[in-house]
Amino acid sequence: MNVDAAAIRVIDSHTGGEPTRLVVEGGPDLGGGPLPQRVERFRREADHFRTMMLAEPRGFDAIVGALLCEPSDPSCAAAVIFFNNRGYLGMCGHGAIGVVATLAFMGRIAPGRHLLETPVGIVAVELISPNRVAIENVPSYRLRKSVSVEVPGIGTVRGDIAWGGNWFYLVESSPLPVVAENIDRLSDVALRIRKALVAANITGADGAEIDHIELFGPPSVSDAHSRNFVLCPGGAYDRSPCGTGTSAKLACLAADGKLALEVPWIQESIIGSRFTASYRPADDNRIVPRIVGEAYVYGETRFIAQPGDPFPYGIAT
Ligand code: PYC
Repeated sequence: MNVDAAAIRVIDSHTGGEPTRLVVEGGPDLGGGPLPQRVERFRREADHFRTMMLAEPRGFDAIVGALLCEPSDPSCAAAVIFFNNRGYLGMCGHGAIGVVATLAFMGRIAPGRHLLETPVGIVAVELISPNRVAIENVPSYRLRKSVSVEVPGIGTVRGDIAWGGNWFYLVESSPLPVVAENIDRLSDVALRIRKALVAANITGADGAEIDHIELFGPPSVSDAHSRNFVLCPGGAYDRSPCGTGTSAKLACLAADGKLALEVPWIQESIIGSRFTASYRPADDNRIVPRIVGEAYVYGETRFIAQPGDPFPYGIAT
């Protein structure tokens, strides 16, 4: 699929420090139909657009891209396909908050409740104020409790496997303090754990790869409940508390009877940004997490593709 760089318009926001690049014009035309089919077409025919948006020199590894699409369900205000430096995401909590704040900034949605179509289901969103957004994520659940894995250089690690719109391994006891000074070491530990899960063939449902690793420690302030570190699929760490990761955490807390219905859980990120989360019950022992966070628009970009550019679609790594 050809890309006309001059036709592309993106708006950048961050949610708790984690960037979202919303493609509002000039993205690949993926046609209509169910969103998972459109993701496959994106992957097959326009993956160079993904790398153009996110790879260096135009992007960097922490940015999550969001392609705004026509919803296939007419009850939805918009549809969105999330992608990152490695591939495509089922859902993205910080990204959904960023998308809603950006649509508000553009004057495209009014305060109140709306529905957002994502490849893994419909997410209810609420624009509370121009920068404050709540999402009601897809039904989330714990698949397996206390799964152990041998991690080279670390030893036996135990953790839960849970779905929050993406697959997570939530480490029971972090091998090192979950503090910002340890970001590089935490990234290394989380990467080793992820590789060990793959090597041991430990997966999510239906053999799905567990591509997010989450570690926990005490919060830096006493009104929060926990601080997390989340390794994203492409090797970057989430600057936000990770909406899908917080959903997975709530599913585990609910399954263990450690968090009651609709009681707020304040999840801090590794850089100290925070989401306020709670849940209500759903069918099949699942929960519907509600995540409230803030996003701020910080830029609008137009792209240029000069003839002879040796990296028109970014640097492949
Ligand atoms: O907020 O769900 C999230 C997320 C996933 C990857 C990066 N952020």
